[in-house]
Amino acid sequence: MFPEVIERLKQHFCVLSNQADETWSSERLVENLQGKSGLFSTGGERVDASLLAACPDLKICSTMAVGYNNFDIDAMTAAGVLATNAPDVLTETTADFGFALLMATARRVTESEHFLRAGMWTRWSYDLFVGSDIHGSTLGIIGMGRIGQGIARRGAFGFGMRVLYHNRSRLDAATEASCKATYVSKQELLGAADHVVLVIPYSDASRHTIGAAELALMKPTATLINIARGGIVDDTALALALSERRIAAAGLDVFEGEPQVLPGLLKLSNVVLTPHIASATIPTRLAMANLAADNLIGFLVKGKPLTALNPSVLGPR
Ligand code: 8YV
Repeated sequence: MFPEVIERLKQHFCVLSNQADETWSSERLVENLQGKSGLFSTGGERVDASLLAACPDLKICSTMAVGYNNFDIDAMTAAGVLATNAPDVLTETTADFGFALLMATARRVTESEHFLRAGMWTRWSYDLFVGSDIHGSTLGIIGMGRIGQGIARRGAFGFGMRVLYHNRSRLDAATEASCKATYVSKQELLGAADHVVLVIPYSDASRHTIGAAELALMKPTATLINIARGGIVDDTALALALSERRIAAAGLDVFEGEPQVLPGLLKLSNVVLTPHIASATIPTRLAMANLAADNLIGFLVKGKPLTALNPSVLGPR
């Protein structure tokens, strides 16, 4: 963690930090949480009923991520423990990365670089690493929250793309107009899009939103980008579809069971793989960490968190 964020926390709390970046087992996490009022999570720690039962002093768990699928919110609410996340501050940086991954995938940037570095480039030819166009193509966005809207704006206004989106609920007309996006069913989007970008939160319900059946609806020339969460895509089905060229290419920043990556994906040349770095710029990561710290200070010192996920627990515990 940024030392300055630890220092900020130390102005208010007695802090036990894991600056050695050791992997804490769940037993060690429980042990280290004894007598602690707050948890500052960098995203991976599972907070569920069994952890809460074993850590009776805990009052707040603050994650420095917008996604909070590591928190069992119902269990936290039942235990009277506040959950907070870190939205907004990462929106534009993450949308930038979604576009970077889309462009790298569609224009075969990493694949062609590996070819060059391996000394395989002996002559230029007209069809060397031909990819698919971004400008003027159809962009399909599944999950039209803040990050999805950021990607839509980049596509519509930066690259003249036709933007289709699918979301649990349709956006209001003004928001749709602000990103020039048209609401369609998931099936229609998958059939029409040249590039599909996934930006939905992970839950049991969104697991395998893209599996074999959905991949079969996509164009053989299409690309699929996942910057949401591992598990939104069935990675095994995707690896098969990519190896059979049933879709052209994929760009993945998140994986089922990460940091492990399905060996079938690692073998393929038509997939761009990055290690969950969509929000990784120093200003953004610092803003995320400071927001997570602000939530801890806001709640434990002033009684007012900034971005509560289960505000119903904000009464006396
Ligand atoms: C985080 C993310 O960097 O915010 C999220 O939901 O996936 C990333 O921006 C990661 O979760 C670690 O906190």
